[in-house]
Amino acid sequence: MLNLLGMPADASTHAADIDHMIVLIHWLMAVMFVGWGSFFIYVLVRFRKGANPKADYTGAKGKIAKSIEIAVVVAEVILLLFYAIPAWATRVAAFPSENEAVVVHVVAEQFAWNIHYPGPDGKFGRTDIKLVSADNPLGLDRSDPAAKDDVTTINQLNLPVDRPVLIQLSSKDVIHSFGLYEMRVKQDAIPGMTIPVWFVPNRQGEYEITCSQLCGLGHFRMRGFVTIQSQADFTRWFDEQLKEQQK
Ligand SMILES: [Cu+2]
Repeated sequence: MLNLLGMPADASTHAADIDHMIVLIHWLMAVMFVGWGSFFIYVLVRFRKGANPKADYTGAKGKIAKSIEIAVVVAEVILLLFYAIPAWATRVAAFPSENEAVVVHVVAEQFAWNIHYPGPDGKFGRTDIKLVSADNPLGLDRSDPAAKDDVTTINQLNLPVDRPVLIQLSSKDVIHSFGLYEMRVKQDAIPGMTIPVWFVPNRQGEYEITCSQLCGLGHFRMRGFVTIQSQADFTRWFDEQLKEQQK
């Protein structure tokens, strides 16, 4: 069924649960589509003008129809109570603590993803809109002590495997959407708001960040890359970036 739906590979711990829910919803929709479709064709034939020259104002009264309606409601309640609401509780209402997670700021702009790591001190350096320039798209204040070990990248998000990632997502201009298909993550980035998103990547590899909201003429080229690597490789990469940016 998953391959039938054309789902991308799973690369986060919650991906399988999301897929399971999507599959169940599609089964319900498939059954309803076939059911309603067949009923529609039956009605077209059964109540055609030729067979019913005079309209019947009372309409059809069937017990089966009511039972089917109740069955659909029950199926939807099961999906809500046992899948959708629990998924919301773990994905959207609860977040990993900042101590155990890798915390990253992601700031969307037309048409790029700005990534900001706090560095070993765990503190994000001050940013200021007055400092924003072509070389400093985040407006990071390098004179702030907390910014000394910060690393910023454009369109390249590196993360260690098997550790919770907490992304604080925002936007500089219009509404974008942060889409990581393999992680089953998608969240709108809205100017003036900082929205947390979290996941645990569990498969090393190269993936894409896709902007999933039509955000302007360059929307089609607004994509970034995600590299999920071992903790050692991640630390090495981070140190290289840091050296590069302190030059
Ligand atoms: Cu965009």
